[in-house]
Parts: sequence; structure tokens; C-alpha cells
Amino acid sequence: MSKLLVVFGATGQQGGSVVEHVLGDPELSKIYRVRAVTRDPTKPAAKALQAKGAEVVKGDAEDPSSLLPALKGAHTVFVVTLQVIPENVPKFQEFLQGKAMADAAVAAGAEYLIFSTLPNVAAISSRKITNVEHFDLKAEVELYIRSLPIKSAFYVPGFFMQNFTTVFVPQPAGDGSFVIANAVTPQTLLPLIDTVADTGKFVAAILAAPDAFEGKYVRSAERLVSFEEAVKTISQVSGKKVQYAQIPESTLRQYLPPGIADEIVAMFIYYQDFGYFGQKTKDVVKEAAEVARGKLTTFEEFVEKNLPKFFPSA
Ligand SMILES: *C1O[C@H](CO)[C@@H](O)[C@H](O)[C@H]1NC(C)=O
Repeated sequence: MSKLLVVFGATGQQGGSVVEHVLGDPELSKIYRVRAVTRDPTKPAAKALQAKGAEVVKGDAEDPSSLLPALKGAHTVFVVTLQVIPENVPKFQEFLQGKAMADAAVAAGAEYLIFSTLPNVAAISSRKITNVEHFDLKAEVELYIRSLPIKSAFYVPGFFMQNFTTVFVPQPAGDGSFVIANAVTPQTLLPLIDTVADTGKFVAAILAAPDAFEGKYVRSAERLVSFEEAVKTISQVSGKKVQYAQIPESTLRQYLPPGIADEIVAMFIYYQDFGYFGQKTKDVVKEAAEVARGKLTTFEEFVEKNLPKFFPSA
């Protein structure tokens, strides 16, 4: 009998990637059957997962009574929390989401929990940077999970390539060229990952050898790319002129959603001053690609595949 893998956030970037990868992996699809948990099973993304062979059920981390039924019979559970963006909602809500899903996994008798965590910025920066809540609260959930009576492993995503098609999409400069602006030096390094295409390849490594990964981190990145190199790649692939501009923190804040502006600025300063995965970022990124099951998407391939999203107004 196959094991039941329950995936939270199944219509999101990370959960969706895990579901698709497991369903499409000849070996893993024999070991695991997949239950996709989503807040809205009627939406097209949920229907699409169903069509590919996943069981789709309703579940919401903000509604604890929905969690136990969604986890019934679970063997392995993938948990991802949602960053709190609105200004009027306490950031701590993200910790409570993670705790609710983890507690429910234990209560349902699941054997193994895979949590999508992030580096603890406050700890790595020796408390010089203490407001990158969507990193630190995930690290807090991770610590909590490590204290629970369940086996666990931790996926640590790199910087999403998708961020260059959303908040940091190239902006028209007015003269036919484009600019990506941030408050850090052009040499600041980002461990890039195509989170939609490749999250599943890393989580699959854990699913294929859960005992080997128990208690461990699986960090994801295709390679380290600086802002300088990123704009060069976008220019080369698109044939458009795209430049990087280092702007004051106060200016960057004005372009970001108010609820997360301070946090995002602090996050980039952290990447610049401490390294995304801390001091050992370079070594960690070299090892990361070797763990993945399958070839990873390079930034060049990502730009080619998503070109219209980089230049929506062109
Ligand atoms: C982009 O990627 C990461 C993963 O590191 C995420 O946590 C971050 O806040 C994202 N968004 C922006 C706008 O940079």
C-alpha cells in the first residue's frame, strides 16, 4: 500500500511544485499517493491538480478545525506557511499557522514532517537585523517542530527567480531601457531558484530517502547570481537594455507594499552583509544542486521561458 503524502499550500508556488513533481516521478508516484490541501478546492489551480491525479481537499491553517480531517491517514506532510503582508495583521500569525499545521500532523499520527523554513536572520546577524519576520518566524516554527514527537526535515528555499517577474520586475526608464533598483551593492549575491519548476526536485530528495535526511536541511539554489549578473542575463536573453541601480533605502521603501517595505529592505541588507545562508553561503550553494532530483533551471532558461512576464508593458 502506498503512503499518503499530504501537501499544504498545494496551489501555491512551493506546494504546487511538490505535488506536480511527485505525481510525475515514476519512482515516487509508486511510493506516495498525493493529497493536495488548499483553501479553495474549486479554483482552477486545484482542479488542475485533481486532473493530474491528486486528491484535493479543503484545509486552512487559519481554521484549525479544518486541519485534522485534511490530515486523516497522512504518512508524510509538507508544510509551508504564508508570509503576512497586510499592515493591520500581526506578523506572528505566520508562526501560529505553522504551529497549527504541525500540531495537527502530530495529532493525526503522521510519521514525517517536511517544513519549508528560512534562515534565522536575527541569529545569523547577531541581532543586528531583527525585523525580517518572514524568515525568523519560519525559523521559529522549525525549532518548534524539532521539539515535537515526529520525524522531520527542512527545505530551505533560495531567492525566487519569480521575484524578478513580480516586485522586482524591470521598470521602464523612459528611454527604451529598463532598471532594476535595490538598496544593496550590484555585487550582492542571490542564490536563485525557479521555485515553481524546482522546489519539487529538492523535496523529492527527502521523500526518496527520508531516513537519510531526518533532522537535516535541504537548501535550494541553482547557483549564486549577483544583481549585476542578473541584469546582464536579462539583457542578453531579451535584447533589451536592463541596468541595475543602487538607490537609497528610503527610496526603495516607497516602491514596496507598505506592510512589508521595512522587512524587504532589511532582508536585502542581510543578503549583502551576511550572505543569504549565512557565512557558508558559497559552499552551501555548491552542495545544493547535487541534492536535487533532476536538472535545475538556470536563470537564463528562466528568463527565456518567462520573457513576457519580465516586460509586461512592452
Ligand atoms: C523573494 O524570494 C524569497 C525567498 O527568499 C522571499 O522570501 C522574498 O521575500 C521574496 N520577495 C521579494 C519581494 O523579494
